[in-house]
This record gives sequence, C-alpha cells and structure tokens, in this order.
Amino acid sequence: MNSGKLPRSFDCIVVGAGLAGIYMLYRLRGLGFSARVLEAAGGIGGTWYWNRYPGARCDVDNMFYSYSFDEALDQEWDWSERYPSQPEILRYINHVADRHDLWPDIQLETRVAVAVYDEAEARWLVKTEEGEQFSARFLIMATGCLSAANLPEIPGLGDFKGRLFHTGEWPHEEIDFTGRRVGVVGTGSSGVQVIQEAAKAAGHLTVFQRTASYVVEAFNRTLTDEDRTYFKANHHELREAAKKTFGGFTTIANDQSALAVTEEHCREKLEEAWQAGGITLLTSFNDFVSNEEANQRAQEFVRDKIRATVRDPETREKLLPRHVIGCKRLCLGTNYYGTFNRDNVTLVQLGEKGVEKITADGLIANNSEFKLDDLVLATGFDAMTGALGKIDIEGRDGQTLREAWAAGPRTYLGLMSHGFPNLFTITGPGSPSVLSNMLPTIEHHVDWIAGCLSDIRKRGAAIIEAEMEAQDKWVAHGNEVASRTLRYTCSSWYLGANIPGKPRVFMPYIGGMPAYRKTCEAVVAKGYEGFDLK
Ligand code: FAD
Ligand code: N01
Repeated sequence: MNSGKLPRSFDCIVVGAGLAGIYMLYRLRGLGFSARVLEAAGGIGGTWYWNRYPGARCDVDNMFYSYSFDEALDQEWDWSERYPSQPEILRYINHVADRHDLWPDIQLETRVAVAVYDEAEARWLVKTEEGEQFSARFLIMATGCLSAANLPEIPGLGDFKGRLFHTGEWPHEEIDFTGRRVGVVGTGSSGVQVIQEAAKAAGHLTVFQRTASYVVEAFNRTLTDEDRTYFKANHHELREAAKKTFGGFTTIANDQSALAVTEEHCREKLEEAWQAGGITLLTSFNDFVSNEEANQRAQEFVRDKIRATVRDPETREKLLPRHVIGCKRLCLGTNYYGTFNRDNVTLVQLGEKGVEKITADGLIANNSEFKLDDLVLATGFDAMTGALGKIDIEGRDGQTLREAWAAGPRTYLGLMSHGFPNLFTITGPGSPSVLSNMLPTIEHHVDWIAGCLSDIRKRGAAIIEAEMEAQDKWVAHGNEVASRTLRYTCSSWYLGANIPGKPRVFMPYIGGMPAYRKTCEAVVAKGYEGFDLK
C-alpha cells in the first residue's frame, strides 16, 4: 500500500456521496469527527447522479422520499410532483450539500480500490484507483445497493456501431431519440420508465423482454400548494406514521388475509389501492406475499388490467406476467401497457437464448436480426453486494470480504461483518434496505452508526466488531423470515439470481422496518449486544 507518501489521516472515511454518504458526513461533522467522503462520480447524488435516463423518477411519494433530519428544509423545499423526476431529486441533494456547507469534505472523481485493516494500529488504510492513500479509524461504506451496473455478457457487445447506453450509467448530455430505431433490453423498473418515454420520440421502439413485469399505475401528478401546505403542517405526524409501517411508506395497510374476504371484496380493495396509485398495492391485504392463493388474486387483478388495456392479442399475451406478484420488485408506470398500443412500438419476447448476439447494426434474437440506431440496456444492477465486491477489502487476519461472503453476504444487522472491525455498511445486506422506502432507512442506519461512534468514544474504546455468534444468528433469522414468504419463487436480484455465478441468498432483511428498528434499539440498550467493543 505504501507509495512513500504518508496517507492522509481522518477519524472516518465515508465511501460514496449518495443520500447515505451525504447524511453520514453531516452527522459525523456534528459529532466533531474528522471525515472525508470519497466519491467515484463527478458529482454527488449517487443513484440520482448516475440514472439520468428519460423518465427516471422515484416511486415513493416525494414528501416521504426526502430527508427528515432538517426540519427547516422540510418547510422550505417545494416538491413539484408526486413522484419527482431525477433532475429534481438531484437538485435537492445538491441543495442539502450547499445548505450545510458539506462540500469541503467531499472528494469527487475518487474511486476507492483497496481497503486494508491494520490490526496493530486499529485503522483502515484506503487506496484509491488514482493511488491516493487515506488512513481512518472507521471506514463507512455508503456505496449503495443499486450502484454497480449489470452489463450482461452478450456476445458482440463491443461491436455495436450505434449508440449504446446502460440506464444506470446514462450520459450527461440530452439524448434525443427522435425518429431513431431504438431497442430496449430489460423490462424492470428502469426499463418500464425508459420505454414509456422513448416510445414518444423514437421512429420505432423495439422492446426485448425476458420476463414480463407487473406494472402498477403511478397516477403521478403535479402537486398543489394545498398538498404542500398539508405536508408541511403535518410532516411530523405523517413521518412518524410512515415509520410504523412495514416499509416506511404511507400505505393502505390492512392486517387481514385476502382469503378472509370474498373475491369480489378483495378486488374492490385492490381497485381502491390501484386508483390510489403507487407500489403499495400489495399491502391492501396482509398475505399477498406469503400465501400463494392470496397472491394469485392480486396477480389476476393486474393481468386483467393488462387485458383491458392492450389491444393486440399477441402482444397482450406476451405482456401477461405469470410469476408470483411481489417476488420481483413491483414496477410503477404511467400508461406502460398502453405504450404497446402505439404503432411505433414492437414487443419481442426473448426465448431461452435471450439476446443471442449484438452486431454492428443491431442485435440477433429469436434467430432474427433487429436493426437499431440506439441500444438501451435496462439490465439492472449487481445489487446489494456489487459495489462492495469491486473493492479489495481485507479485514483481520488477511481475510477478504469476498472470501467471507463467498457463499452470500453475512452481516450482523446489515451494519457490520465479523472479521472486519470498524467497517460499517449503510443499508448493507441483512438490513431492510431495498424492501423499504430507502430514505428513512438510510437515516436510521446513519443515526445508529453516529450514535455508536459517539458511544465508543465516550467509553474510550477504539474497536467495534460484530461477534460471529450474533452474526450467525442474525443470518439464520433473516433466512428463516424470508423462507416464510414467496420471495424464493422467482429469479430476482434480491436473490442475486440476475448475476451469473452469484450465490442465491435472499439479501435484504424482510422482517419489516418496525421490528428491525426495535432490534437495533434493543442491541444498543443492552450495551451493544452481539458486538465486541475493545
Ligand atoms: P447510492 O445513491 O447508490 O450512492 C452510492 C455512491 O457510492 C454512488 O455515487 C457511487 O458512485 C459511490 N461508490 C460506489 N463504489 C464506490 C467506490 N469504490 N469508490 C467511491 N465511490 C463509490 N429507493 C426508494 O426508496 N424509492 C425510490 O423511489 C427509488 N427509486 C430508485 C430509482 C432508481 C433508478 C434506482 C437505481 C434506485 C432507486 N431507489 C429508490 C433506490 C436508491 O438507490 C436509494 O433510494 C438511494 O438513492 C440510495 O442511496 P445511497 O447513498 O445508499 O446509494
Ligand atoms: O433492473 P432489474 P432495473 N437479456 O434487475 C432484464 C430500483 N429502481 O434497473 O427479469 C435480456 O429490475 C431482466 O430480465 P429478467 C428498483 O429497486 C427503481 O430495472 O431477469 N434481459 C429485467 O427485465 C428496481 O427493482 C425505480 O428475466 C435481461 C431487466 O433486464 C431496481 O432499481 C426505477 C438480461 C432488469 O431489471 C433495479 O431495476 C429504476 C439479459 N442478459 C430502478 N439481463 C423506480 O421507479 C437482465 N435482463 C423508483
């Protein structure tokens, strides 16, 4: 690691300047810790910096997809839409950094390549791709759950002569699809959003679908002054109520089995939830993701929506999803299915071979060549572990994180991993993270870590590490809770199934935010039970 120059020394290094890294920095500063945020991108914002594709927006009601730590900000910031677009969210994040003067401690265009724990000094030595070195007592990974783009290994990818895009690494300049032959591979949340927009401009849009998605209507709208005034007046109560829900959203929560009511009543409730808009459709009964028969009711409800929308019988049939609803993440759309009624849109159902080959002029699928000017890969991410896996992380006794997680990630509470003292992961695998509204979840983790660092300092301790036994129990508990759901029944990125060779382990914790928060609080109340403090 030593290039002859002494590493720059801090109490904490934070890797990543998305919503998590930014708030972590704010908290560390407030506690008087010296900190530096290292960010690979040319700007802050993480997800909202990278995903600039047309149509990119959040799918949680804006007022809940915002920081809660700054009361005055809640009062001053005016969101424009129910689900704000990427540029607006990025503006918001930059505004937060300006407002709290965070910039001096953020270093952009700096990709962390190596992190090695020096046991004798109880410090992390961090090396960047550019060869710069840092030393810190604590290393906090805010590297994101959905930040490592998945570029599938399709033969000929490098041969394409047109414009090639991945939704998660979208260029900064405006991309105009007007009149062009555009192909989109992938129909997950990103694909859905980009398809709806690209169809409006493209000369012809060809959508290459491997698995049909369940897409719920967003009913996005411009917010009125009345909406904003209501939120501002009641933001405390509204946020507190959201915290008590399973995923930290405002939902139509109903603690009743879908099978305890008639099919007709169930449909009425689903219709109510559909009309309310948003991805919380599945909370209208309590067993949609745990009971197959209940789930089928919700599946059929959405399939009927598709049947009622899509005119061409062949296209309609291809768009009908057949897997368990909620197994893959529900997508949110605006007239997504209706987009396939346009004359300039064709849907290609990929066979088992998927996209066979990319050529100079397009791609080959189902033994046919499709000529394209632009190819958009909406093929998702190496989720939850991808960004961490790209860094050479070496903990105690020379063990690497890759070795420790070879059979799937192992953490205690998604916060720390045994063998890696003083290394924290914000929304790490084993925490509710991607199964929740991520902003309150990020704030919860950051607050927990900040509180922990402050307690360590008060006790005069220098090292905290997850105990193996506590970690094993937590991993077993996470697997047990997940096994009670229908989440294992499809090839989702939650399971790592979208990445060839990745171990199939359900990575986020599915016990819900309220239970998870309680556990984290109890651990602290019991003197950091399950952690070894030295
Ligand atoms: P990120 O925003 O992913 O930031 C991580 C940062 O770490 C990135 O900037 C990355 O460049 C940096 N980084 C990674 N590795 C390194 C390294 N080695 N060195 C230096 N820097 C590194 N969640 C919701 O709850 N609601 C939504 O509506 C929603 N919409 C989404 C829409 C899209 C298109 C996507 C992709 C995700 C969405 N999410 C949503 C999830 C979203 O990722 C989180 O809500 C949140 O933005 C994550 O913030 P973060 O700071 O944890 O991670
Ligand atoms: O990625 P995905 P995403 N050949 O993995 C297909 C968040 N998000 O970027 O299902 C052909 O969901 C793949 O097919 P299959 C949200 O959490 C939120 O869309 O594996 N196709 C699938 O259709 C989301 O869940 C928003 O059979 C290939 C698609 O590509 C997460 O980010 C917006 C393929 C990938 O879908 C990831 O979403 C965007 C191949 N080789 C993202 N490889 C909001 O609206 C993959 N596919 C808030």
